[in-house]
Amino acid sequence: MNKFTTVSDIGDLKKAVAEALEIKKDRFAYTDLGKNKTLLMIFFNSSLRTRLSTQKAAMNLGMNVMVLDVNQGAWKLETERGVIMDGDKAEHLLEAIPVMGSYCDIIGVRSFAGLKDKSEDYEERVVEQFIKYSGRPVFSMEAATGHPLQSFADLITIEEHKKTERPKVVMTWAPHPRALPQAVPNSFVQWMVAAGYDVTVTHPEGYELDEKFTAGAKIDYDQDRALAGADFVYAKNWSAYADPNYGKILSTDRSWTVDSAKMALTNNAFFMHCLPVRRNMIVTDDVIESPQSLVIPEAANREISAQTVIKRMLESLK
Ligand code: AN0
Ligand code: CP
Repeated sequence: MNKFTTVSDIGDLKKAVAEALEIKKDRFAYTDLGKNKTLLMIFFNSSLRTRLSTQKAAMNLGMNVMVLDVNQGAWKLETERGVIMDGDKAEHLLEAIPVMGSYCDIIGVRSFAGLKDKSEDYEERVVEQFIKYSGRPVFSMEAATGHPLQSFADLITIEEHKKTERPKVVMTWAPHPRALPQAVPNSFVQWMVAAGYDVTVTHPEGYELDEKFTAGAKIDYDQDRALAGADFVYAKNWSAYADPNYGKILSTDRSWTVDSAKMALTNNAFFMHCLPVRRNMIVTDDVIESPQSLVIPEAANREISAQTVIKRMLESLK
């Protein structure tokens, strides 16, 4: 595997989950695979889980790991070609990328949507430049439009907990005080549809996602109706995708917060969220602390999804 930015890069999902569960049984079975190989993780944005789980995954495979926080200690990077660089940015991405590539074997990149220029975000300009100019396999650690390592971990978690072959999976929008990207919800719906689940997305009007990601899912503006009979409830905030409101907050309606009355509408559903989560905005204390909450095992599976992806990349280096 030479790139991992979207669901199709991982191929057959059943095989990928089976491989992930094998790794989970013995995560040190491949400690020789990464010997003398270096992973470079590049963060343009903050992270707790991705940073730690991906580093742990690489260490499980015997790799060396370097982490660069671009906004803390590196030169400020210009990302647009053709700009006269007379401002505060000292270096261009077009030099920085091949230089970074020369020090490592595999690159992970986190670069969130700016939420200002929709075409810049949806063309994935930053990650695509890494793919084009680094000369290394590149995987997304959440890019502008997707967070595939998260969705892969979510899929593993659902496969471990589902009680029926084709569970009803409901992704609900929930309120948040700051504008967030569509990356997590885009990927989640795309992966859950690809897995063959019965997928419903519920959100207030105006929060429609790019149909490229939601194709195959039902859309319902009535949250209570959507939640009826759900086996898994996945809460997430996102900002508007549709023009002319791209990147904007259209609602902070707290009646969308997932609470125990909403969970009572479901088929005793499990509660999921990628974290970090704002309690009592997205989900109430009692729901996230309930026995049905999977947020911690879900986060723990990030190590497994990352290890599966990095393992496949190491195997194709040979
Ligand atoms: C980010 C987002 O919503 O994309 C990262 C989630 C993994 N969340 C925040 O910025 C709070
Ligand atoms: N879920 C997730 O990607 O978390 P971090 O932003 O902390 O990495």
